[in-house]
Amino acid sequence: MENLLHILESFNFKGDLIECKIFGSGHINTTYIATYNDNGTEKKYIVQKVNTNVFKNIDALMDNVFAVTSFLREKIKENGGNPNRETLHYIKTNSGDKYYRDSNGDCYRAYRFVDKSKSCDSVDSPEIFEKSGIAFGRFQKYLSDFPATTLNETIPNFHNTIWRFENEFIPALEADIQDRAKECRDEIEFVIQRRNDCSKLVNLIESGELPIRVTHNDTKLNNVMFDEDTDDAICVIDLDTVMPGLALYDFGDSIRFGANTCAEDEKDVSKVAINLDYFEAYARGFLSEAGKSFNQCEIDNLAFSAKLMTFECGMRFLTDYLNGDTYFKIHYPQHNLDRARNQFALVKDMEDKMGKMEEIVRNL
Ligand code: ADP
Ligand code: GN1
Ligand code: MG
Repeated sequence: MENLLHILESFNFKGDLIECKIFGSGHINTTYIATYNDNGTEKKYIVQKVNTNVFKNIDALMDNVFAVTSFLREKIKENGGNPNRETLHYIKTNSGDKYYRDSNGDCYRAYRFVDKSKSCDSVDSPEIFEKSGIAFGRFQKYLSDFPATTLNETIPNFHNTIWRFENEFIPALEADIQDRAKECRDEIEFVIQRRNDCSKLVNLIESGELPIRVTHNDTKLNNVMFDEDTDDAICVIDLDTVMPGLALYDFGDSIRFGANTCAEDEKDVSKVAINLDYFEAYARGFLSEAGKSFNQCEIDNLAFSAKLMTFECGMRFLTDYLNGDTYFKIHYPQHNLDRARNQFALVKDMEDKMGKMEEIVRNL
C-alpha cells in the first residue's frame, strides 16, 4: 500500500484519500479503485498496473488509448451524447505523462471512475445483453472513420486464429514444459480436429471478402459499464486491444462470454450451453448500430464467428495451461484448464445448434 500511495501521489487526484483497494475481475491488468473526499464530495478513480508482459510497448498502447478516447469524445458530442460519461477519461501524471513508471519499472495509469456505473460478470436478462450489443455496435460505428493506419498493433495477430494455432498452441504442446499434456489429451485432440476452422476468417480477409475495420477485439460483458439505475450500457472500457480487425471478432467474443449459460470457468461443463435468446438479443442490439455497413460475407459468418472466438479463447487458455500459466491471471492451479474445458463445451453446443443460430441471424 505504501508503494501504491507513492503512485497515487503521482496523479493529480482531488481531495483526501479515503481508501484504495483492488477492483474488478479482468484477467490481464491489476486494477485498483481509489476513493477521495473532495470537500465533502466523494471522487472515485481507477488506477491500473498495466501488464507489460502482455503489452510489450506501453508507449504505443497509451498513444492508442488517448487517440481513440479523444476521437470518441468528439463523435459522442456530435451525436448529442455526454462524453464525460460515455468515454473513458484518462488522467495524465503530474509531470504530464500518459502513465507513471515506478522504480521497479512497473507502469501505472489512471482514469475517472465512470460515475454511477457498475460492471456485470454475467448476463441477467436478454434486455441487458441487447444493451451491451448496442454499446459495442455503436463503438464500432463511431470508430468507422478513425484513421486506422495511425493505430499501433498492441498485440500482433491477436485474433489470427491459425497463427495462434501454429505459432502458440503447437509449440506449447511440443515443448510441454510443465509435463501437463498428459492431463489434457482430449482437449488437445479437440483443438487439432478443428484446425481447418482456424483459417476460415483469415482466408476471407485475404480474398478481400471481409473488410478490415477498427474494432475493440475484447468485447466481454465486463468491458462495458452499465448505468446503476437504468441498466443502460453507457461506456465501453478496456481499450487496450482497439486495433484493425473484423466486426466478427467483436460480435463473436461478446457471444462467447455473455451467451454462455455459465461463467467462463464453470467446472461442471454439463451446465454449459449457448442461450439462443441471449444470442438473438445481442445480435439485434449489435446489428442495429453496426450492421448497416456490413456486407453479405460478414452477415453470413456471424454465427460462425461466435463459435470461432469461443474456440480461439479455449485454445488460448489451453496453451497457457501447457505453458505454465504465464498469460492469464489464475486463481487456482487448474484454472486455465477448467476455462479451456468450459469453452470447448460451449463450442460443441454451438456446433450442435449452428443451424438455429444461422436461422436467427437470417430472421433479423
Ligand atoms: P483488464 O484488462 O484486466 O480486463 P479492465 O480495463 O477491463 O482491465 O478493468 C478491469 C475492471 O475494472 C473492469 O471490468 C471494470 O469492472 C473496472 N473498471 C475499469 N475501468 C473502469 C472505469 N473507468 N470506471 C469504472 N470501472 C472500471
Ligand atoms: C482477457 O482483459 P480481459 O479480462 O477483459 C483477454 C481476452 C480474453 C479474455 C477471456 C488482452 O480479457 O482476449 O478473451 O481475457 N484480453 C487480452 O476472458 O488478452
Ligand atoms: Mg477487461
